[in-house]
Amino acid sequence: MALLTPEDLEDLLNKLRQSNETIKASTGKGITEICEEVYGTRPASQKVAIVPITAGNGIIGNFSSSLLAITEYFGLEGYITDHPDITGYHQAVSDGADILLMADDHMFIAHNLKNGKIAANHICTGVIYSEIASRFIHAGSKDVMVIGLGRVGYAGAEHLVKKGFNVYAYDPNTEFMEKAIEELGVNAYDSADHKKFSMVFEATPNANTISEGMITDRCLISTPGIPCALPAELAENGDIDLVMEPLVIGAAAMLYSVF
Ligand code: NAD
Ligand code: 2YH
Repeated sequence: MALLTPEDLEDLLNKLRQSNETIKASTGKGITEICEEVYGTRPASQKVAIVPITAGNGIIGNFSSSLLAITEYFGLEGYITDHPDITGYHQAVSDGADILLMADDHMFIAHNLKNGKIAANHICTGVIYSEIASRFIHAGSKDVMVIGLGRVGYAGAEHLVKKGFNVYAYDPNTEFMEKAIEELGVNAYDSADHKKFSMVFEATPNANTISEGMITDRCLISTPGIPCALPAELAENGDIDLVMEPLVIGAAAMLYSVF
C-alpha cells in the first residue's frame, strides 16, 4: 500500500482551497456542505487528539501537523499528543478527548470515544470522492465510471450503486471485477464500446489511468489516487474539472462520519 510522503502534504490547505473551488463550481456545493448532507452531522466543539504512530514505516513528517490543521480548519480544537503510540493514546483518553485520529501503514481511523463511532479512511475517502463525482451539475445521465476497485474504489462503487447510479467499473484485477459485478451489480467497462463518461471516480495508485476515449469533453474527475490519474495533456483542457487532493477531503469525511 502506498504511504503518503511529507512532500504530498506540503501546502495542504492551499490545495484544499483550490479543490474546494472546483467542487463548488462543478457541484454547486462546497466540501463542508457535502459532508453535512452525506453524514447528516455537524461539528459540535469536539476535542480531537492526534496520536502519532511509530509502527511499521513510522512517523511521516507533516502527517500529524496536517491532521491538526484539518481539525482546526473545520472549527474544532485539536492537539497532537506529547508521545506516540500507547502513551499518546493514554494521554488522549485521560485528557477527555472526544475524537482520536491515528494511522499506521494499513489503517487511518477516526474514533469518537463519546458515541462509539469509528471511521476508516479508505471507506470515507471512497464515499466522499464518489459522492463528489456523482454531483456533477453538467451530467447528462446517471452513468458513472469507477476506475480501480481496491479498498477506496470498492467503497465508492458501493456508495454510487446505493445512490441509484449506473456504475461502470474497470480494474485489471479480475477477482475484484467479478466481486463488484456479483455483489454490487456494476457493469464491466469495455473500451471497445466507446462509451464516454462525464462523471468519473478514480482510485488507483497509478498515473494516467484515464484516457481521452473514456471521458466527454465536459466532465468531472474526482480522484483521491496518488499520483494524478489524468494525463498532463488532458489536464490542460479547461473543460475538465479535476478534484484531487492528498488528505483533507477524506479526513473531513472521517470526522463528519463520527460526529
Ligand atoms: P488498493 O491497492 O486497495 O487499490 C488500488 C486498485 O487500483 C487495485 O485494485 C488495482 O488493481 C487498481 N488499479 C491499478 N491500476 C489500474 C488501472 N490502470 N485501471 C484500473 N484500476 C487499476 O489502493 P486503495 O487503498 O484503494 O488506494 C487507492 C489510491 O488512493 C492510492 O493511491 C492511495 O494512496 C490513495 N488514497 C488517497 C487518499 C486521499 O485522501 N487522497 C486516501 C486514501 C487512499
Ligand atoms: O498513509 C498511511 C497509510 N497509507 C494508511 C492510510 C490509509 N489511506 N498511513 C499514515 C501513517 C502515519 C504515521 N504512522 C504517523 O505519522 O503517525
